[in-house]
Amino acid sequence: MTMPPLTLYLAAPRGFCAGVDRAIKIVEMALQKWGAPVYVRHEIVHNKFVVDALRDQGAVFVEELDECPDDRPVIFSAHGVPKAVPAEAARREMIYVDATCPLVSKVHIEAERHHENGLQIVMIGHAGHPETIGTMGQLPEGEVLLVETEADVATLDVRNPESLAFVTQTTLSVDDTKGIVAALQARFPAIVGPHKEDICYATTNRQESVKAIADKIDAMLVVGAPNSSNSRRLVEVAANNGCGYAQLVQRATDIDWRAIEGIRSIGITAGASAPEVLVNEVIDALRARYDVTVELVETAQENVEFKVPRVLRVPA
Ligand code: 0CG
Ligand code: SF4
Repeated sequence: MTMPPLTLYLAAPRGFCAGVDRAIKIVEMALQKWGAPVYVRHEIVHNKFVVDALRDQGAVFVEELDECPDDRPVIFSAHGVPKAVPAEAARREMIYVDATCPLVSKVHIEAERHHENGLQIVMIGHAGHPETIGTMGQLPEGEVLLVETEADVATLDVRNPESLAFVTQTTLSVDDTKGIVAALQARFPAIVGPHKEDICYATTNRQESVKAIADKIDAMLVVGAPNSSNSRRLVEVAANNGCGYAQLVQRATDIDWRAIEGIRSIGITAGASAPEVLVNEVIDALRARYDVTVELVETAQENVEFKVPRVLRVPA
C-alpha cells in the first residue's frame, strides 16, 4: 500500500536550551559526587521523560524543602526559587545546589536592583508558575505586583506611579508581552525596565522558527509538557500565525491521528525542556503512516552554554 505524501517542516532551534542542559547536568553530576539519593525541589525542568530518567538514577523529586532530610543534598530547579528557600536550606545546614537558569537569576538581580533604588516592581508573568513565584519571592511581599494580561494593567494599584519598574518571566509570548509592556508604558510613562522584556534567547528563537512555518502547514505538533510555559506558548504562536491545528504532545502516543487526517504538511518543534528523542519518536510515528519529506527551517543558530556551579566542578 502506498503511503500519502507529507512534507514535514522541522523547526530549528527547538528543544533543549542552555539552561535546561545545565540543570540536567547538575542533577547528574550531583548524583555522581554525592551518590543517591539527591533531592530535587520541583521538576528540574518541566518534562516527565527527563524527570523519570533522573529518578531512575536516584534523584528524589519533591515540591517543598520540608520534604527533604537535612543530611542529603538538594537541588533547586531551573525555574528559580524564592529567597526564603536557600535561606532555609542554609539554616538547616544542608548541602544545596542552585540549578536556576542564569537568565532567570539575571531577572532576580534586576528586580533586586530596582528595589534598592526604591522602585516598586511590576512582574509580567503567569500566576502560580514556579518562575513567577521565585522572582516575586526575591523581594518582600507587596514589592512585586503581578500582571498577566493587558487588562490587568488597567486595574493595577501601585504605590507611586513615578517609582515603578517592570520585569518579566523568561518564557512568555514575545507578541503578547509587547502589548502588556506598551500598556504599562502608556499608563505609567515613568516606568523603567529592560530594553524590551526579559524573555530569553531560547524562548524568542523557538517562537521565531514556529512563525516561519506556521502559515505553510496544515498542522503543528509541539513536543512538550502541559506544565511547560515555553512549550505552551509555541502552540499559541502557531495558532496565532495561521496554523489551523496546533497541538501539544508529550510523545508520539499523544498524537490525535483523527484530528490530522488528510494533512499534506506538518510542522514539528519542541519546547526548551523536551528531549530530542521524543521529537524523533514523533517523526518516526509520522513516517509509519506517511511518505515523509523533511524540510529543516532554521531561523537562528544557538551557541549558548552555561557552566555548572563550582561545587560540582571540584572533586569530592
Ligand atoms: O517553560 P517553563 O518555564 O515552564 O519551563 P521548562 O522546564 O519547560 O523549560 C525551560 C526551563 C526551565
Ligand atoms: Fe534559561 Fe530560557 Fe532555558 Fe528558561 S527557557 S532555562 S530562561 S535558557
